[in-house]
Amino acid sequence: MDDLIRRAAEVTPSGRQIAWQELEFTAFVHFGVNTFTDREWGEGTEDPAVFNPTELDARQWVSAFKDAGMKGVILTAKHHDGFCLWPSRFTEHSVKSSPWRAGKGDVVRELAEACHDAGLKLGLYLSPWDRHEPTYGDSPAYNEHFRNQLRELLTGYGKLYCLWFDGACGEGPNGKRQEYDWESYYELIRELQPQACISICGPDVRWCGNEAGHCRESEWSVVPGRQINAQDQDLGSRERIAGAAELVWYPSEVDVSIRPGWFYHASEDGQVKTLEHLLDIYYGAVGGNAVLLLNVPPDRRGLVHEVDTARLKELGDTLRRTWAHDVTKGAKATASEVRDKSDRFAPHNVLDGNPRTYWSPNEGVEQAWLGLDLGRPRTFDRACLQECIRVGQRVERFTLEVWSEGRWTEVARATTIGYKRLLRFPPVTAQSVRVNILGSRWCPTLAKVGLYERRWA
Ligand code: FUL
Repeated sequence: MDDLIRRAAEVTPSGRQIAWQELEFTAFVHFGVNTFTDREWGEGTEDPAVFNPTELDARQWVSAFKDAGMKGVILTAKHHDGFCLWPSRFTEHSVKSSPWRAGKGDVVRELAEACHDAGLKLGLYLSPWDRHEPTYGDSPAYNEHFRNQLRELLTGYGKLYCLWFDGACGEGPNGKRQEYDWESYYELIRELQPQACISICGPDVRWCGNEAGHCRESEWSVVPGRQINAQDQDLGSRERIAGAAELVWYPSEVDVSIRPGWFYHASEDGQVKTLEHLLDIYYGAVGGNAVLLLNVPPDRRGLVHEVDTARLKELGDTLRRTWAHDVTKGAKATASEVRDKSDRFAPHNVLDGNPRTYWSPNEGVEQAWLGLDLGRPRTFDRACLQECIRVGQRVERFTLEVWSEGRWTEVARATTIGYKRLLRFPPVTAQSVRVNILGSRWCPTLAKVGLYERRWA
């Protein structure tokens, strides 16, 4: 068992997984013929002429996403209806057959350019299920068609941070079931965009298991293989991984829409999620060791609707204000012990803002504490903790405690930390604070501890 726990502790992410995780908060854009037919799933028989946004402006989308604090965007280049938002050479069912920009438009290109100029990363959703393409269901022919389309996207639009595949698979027109040749898709992506994560139906990022924006209380990035059921509550506890033949780094992404549907429907303008709801989702997901992929669907003008842009700005403003005053600035850090008594693992590493440097006790020590002397009594009601995931995910249980009236008092308690754990609690005033790690695997690490003072209502 001890050997297994050490093995679990030492599973680490790939470079592309780290880069993806550090984006934290990203936008999903569902846009296509469904926007104009008021549907969620198209049939594949839609007339391309229905696709005619009057004011499409990808820069307006990207600026709204930036306001919210998002660092990446994933666009539905092709949804299940098969309509392509770029002028694919392999089908007529695309923007080139639509009146938009007189058939000369390319939504993927406009978004790629807007992202590039604004410093946001671009990812693409390409639905394997295609209800329009005649070869669909004729497995080898459609696999070839899908790879051709993938190649266009992988080579024509600069660097992509992610290819996002969902698992929906229906019957082809010939009554046959399409067998996707996933391995050949992955090979092509690795060859042409080695830095891109392959998400959901792919080896790099897993689905959190729901579309409501919920994360598990303990979201482990180390799980027993990729063939897990995304809906299981426990994917990574000691009990769950016991006896596992394989342990892999397979982190969680929370995809949820700002509106009830994935596509824009005017009838849902009054149902854009509230600021409180979005904050709950944000704290749960970004603060629960997942990446948040929040869908914001453009309307028939080709713009993010005013209600949504206002909400995104409110959210971004709130988050920016929340993290503005970190009371650990200038604090003095101590710990129950320091690995090898080495400066490399010293407590002050949690205060330097560098995700690569960290504090750690000796190897084999699973319980340890890290203390902060804030210099004078300070008031705070938010905390941000991060492990150094570059060396693995270890923390299983911890409390945040303050020294008050001669003893340590618990302020908050949680299980895993992973890339990031955010905590909200009633304002507390104290000079001495400690993170008390009650359980971990092999030895815990902490790369960051931040405590935030609220100076606004
Ligand atoms: C699902 C699709 O069927 C939905 O339409 C949406 O795109 C969602 C994000 O993934 O599998």
